[in-house]
Amino acid sequence: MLGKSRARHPDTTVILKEAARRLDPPTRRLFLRNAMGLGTLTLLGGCDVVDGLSAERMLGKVSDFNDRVQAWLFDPARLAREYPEAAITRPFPFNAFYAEENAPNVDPATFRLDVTGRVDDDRPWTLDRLYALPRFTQITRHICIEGWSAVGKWTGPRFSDFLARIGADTRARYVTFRCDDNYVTSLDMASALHPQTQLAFFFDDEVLPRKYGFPMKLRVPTKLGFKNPKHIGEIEVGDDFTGGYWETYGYNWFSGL
Ligand SMILES: Nc1nc2c(c(=O)[nH]1)N[C@H]1C(S)=C(S)[C@@H](COP(=O)(O)O)O[C@H]1N2
Ligand SMILES: [Mo]
Repeated sequence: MLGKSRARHPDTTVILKEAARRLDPPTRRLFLRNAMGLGTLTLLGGCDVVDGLSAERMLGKVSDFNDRVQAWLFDPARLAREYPEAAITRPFPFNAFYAEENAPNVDPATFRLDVTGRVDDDRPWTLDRLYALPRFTQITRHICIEGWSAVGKWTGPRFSDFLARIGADTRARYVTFRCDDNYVTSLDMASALHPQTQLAFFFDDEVLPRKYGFPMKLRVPTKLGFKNPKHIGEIEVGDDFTGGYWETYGYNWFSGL
């Protein structure tokens, strides 16, 4: 099949390979088996794939398609594995797009969490009010796309309970997290409502340290590490796709595990 495409358009093979690379393994296998003809490219892109700009647009569509397939495959009832205390990684690694000493220094006394978009109650939250929410503890593995993983213990309210408290419209498509270091990421609503998705205020039985996201981090054990925002300052519920910091550099938006 590749030979046939090459014969028709010299650049098509390269573009198809790049498209396949941007898909995740199960989808990629299907794509390679069924979808390597030029017909599929026209279907995906509706554009001439030989011209570079159109190819980029087509590849963007492949990534969107990938997100949709993953969202469809995502089983909200499937739980990430939990670990015993003995499995906890100490010291737990730090990671951010800057060095540890540049992590934001948030003043707990003046801190306010903003809630915006499709919520009934958009009053900002003080830390005292956040700390008063019912909480649970889970020991799970954090997997970073950069090639390391570590087991940690986080404590805080179930994020679905928090969404209920603010009267979030859970028919909205996305929840976006804006952080004090200008980091951004967003989740599909099903992942936001997953029972293990947690607004973590404590790490290893201590108040969440500055380097790990004081005052709070969203712990999403069903997603890669970069979908776990630290230093959250605003939570927005809405239908507009907002993407995220690493997503802009080409990391797959869904990034489910
Ligand atoms: N606000 C903010 N959140 C962030 C990041 C960041 O740079 N800023 N990096 C992400 C990435 S890529 C990883 S792997 C984890 C690292 O979390 P840790 O420092 O607690 O290990 O935070 C995620 N959340
Ligand atoms: Mo990461």
